[in-house]
Amino acid sequence: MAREPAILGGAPAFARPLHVGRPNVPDEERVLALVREAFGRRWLTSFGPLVKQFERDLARQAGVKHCIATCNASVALQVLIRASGLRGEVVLPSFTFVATAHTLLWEGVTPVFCDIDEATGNLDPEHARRLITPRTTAIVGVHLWGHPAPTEALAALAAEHDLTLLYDSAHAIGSSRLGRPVGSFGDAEVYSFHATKFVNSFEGGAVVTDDDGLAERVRSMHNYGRGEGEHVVSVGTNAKMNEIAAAMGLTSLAHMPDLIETNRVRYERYAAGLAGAPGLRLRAPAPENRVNHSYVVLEVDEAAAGLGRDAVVAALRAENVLARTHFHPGCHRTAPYADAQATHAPLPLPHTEALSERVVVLPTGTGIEPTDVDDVCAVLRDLVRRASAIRAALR
Ligand code: T4K
Repeated sequence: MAREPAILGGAPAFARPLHVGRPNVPDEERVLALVREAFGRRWLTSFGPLVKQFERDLARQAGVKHCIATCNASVALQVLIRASGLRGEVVLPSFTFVATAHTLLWEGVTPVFCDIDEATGNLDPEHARRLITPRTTAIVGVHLWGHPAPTEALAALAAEHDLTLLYDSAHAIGSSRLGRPVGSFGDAEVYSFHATKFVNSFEGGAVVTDDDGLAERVRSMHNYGRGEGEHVVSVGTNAKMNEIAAAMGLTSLAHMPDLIETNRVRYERYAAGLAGAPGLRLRAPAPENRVNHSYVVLEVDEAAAGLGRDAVVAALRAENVLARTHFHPGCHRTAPYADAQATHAPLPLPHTEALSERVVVLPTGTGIEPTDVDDVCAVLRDLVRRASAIRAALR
């Protein structure tokens, strides 16, 4: 007999919760061995050997000269914004995690929210062009969900207007565009290694860049503004990564190819399991991009599915599938940016608003088995089949 969806009173399809952002821990023993070495050395933070090795490995992976590891990506962005001398206005997508905007505002820069190309979810360079004013000093692109932004068009736009070009690459280590790795674009990029990222260091981040002067300023500012020999040369903060985080980051990075393969297998399984399901479409990478598949993003077309995105999320959560709606409703409709007095928020961003109403982020990574993916797909197909009953239950 067919099971009743949990939202209609049945038992949840999953006994345990399936999280989006369940941390990958590819080799716990290796992490613990590195941590023990750090204890043995009595060198726990401040440029220890593990942090230095992590920085070398990250720079090599991105194909750039410099990497500065940090305590998280938010503070890395703040330091980078200051080290790049940004002021006035900066154009960025609204469709991102609020940290991208917050770090600008925190540094006294006005975030100017740009619309996206709905096909990619990334910043629309033509809309960005229309937002540039004499006060604009930079563009901050985001490689949303690990899908590289239109780097060539953004580089041309930045060059034309003499703007700094930075990337928030929190989601995108391991992805590439036209064969070139994320980490090597713009003036600098910032990774996040928060535990929910597929390569993680518990908490952590990094700035990667080929610019010698910028790297020197970031390195100094993330260490209280000190230069050689502890001589203070500028204002600074403490954004350093510690050795325990680096032990986790190094181990995680060494396993990045396996983790991408794990993600890819689950993505393909979702794609096969949902093929032909009315109103449910898995977002695919653009042909010029290779992606890390760290986020599996489903788009719900309410007219075809018979259910809206929020109903799908509510029904999935009842089944213990803890789907997320990253990044609804867009920064421009979130406090404090929704306040027209505070920033350039009142601009309508129709593509951001439309896409943010349709997307569901599904669980993936080592936290779930491929067979779980099959079961999530079966649940989703069943929800769509029973759309009218579910709509009535949610009314
Ligand atoms: N730019 C972009 C585009 C970003 O997405 C982010 C962060 C940043 C910048 C800033 O990076 P960081 O400063 O964080 O390095 C999360 C993360 O905290 C954040 O890193 C991430 N993006 C954002 C999209 O999501 P929360 O508050 O939703 O996550 P949290 O910690 O509540 O975890 C979500 C779920 O993951 C939990 O409900 C269960 C699971 N989980 C989480 C953790 C930490 C676990 O199972 N185990 C765990 O240890 O913000």
